[in-house]
Amino acid sequence: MLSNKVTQALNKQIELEASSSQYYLAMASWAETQGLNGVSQFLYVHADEERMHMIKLIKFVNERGGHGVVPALKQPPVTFKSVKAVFEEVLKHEVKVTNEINNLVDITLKEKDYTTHNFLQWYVSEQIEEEALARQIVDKLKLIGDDKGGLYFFDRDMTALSNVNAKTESEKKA
Ligand code: OFO
Repeated sequence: MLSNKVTQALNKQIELEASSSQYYLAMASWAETQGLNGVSQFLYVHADEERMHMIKLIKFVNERGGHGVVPALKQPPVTFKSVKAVFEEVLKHEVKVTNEINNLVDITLKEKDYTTHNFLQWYVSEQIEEEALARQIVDKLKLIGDDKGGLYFFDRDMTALSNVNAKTESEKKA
């Protein structure tokens, strides 16, 4: 059985995962309108992953006798300054999510809820991967700078990366 405090904290995380999904979906849609098909495909996959993170939390809360609440969300931005700005935002956002997961882990320890603590370890590992990937992408974009040719090849590489990512995620779900 979850305590009220843990239930509330998990529902807050559900909201954050849902808003991450919407945020990345908005970035994907913008990238698609810019002809950046690789970037948009990568971000569509990323948005789906965040939705999966949200659903995993909802199901966990419900299984443990709580109620996973589907949140109302604010509209994310419609346009973005550049591809680099998009991925800098992704990195910033992932760092924020990592901090929130760490806070959540801290709450479960204080509440002596070791089951939820154990469940959250999956999110702790996931955040390490997601932050590292976002950081790698930002570094690549810094190297490319204003080179349009470089951006063309970057976009092509992102298609390959999103295929790898989609495969890994479906393996995680299996
Ligand atoms: Fe849900 O992992 Fe990123 O934010």
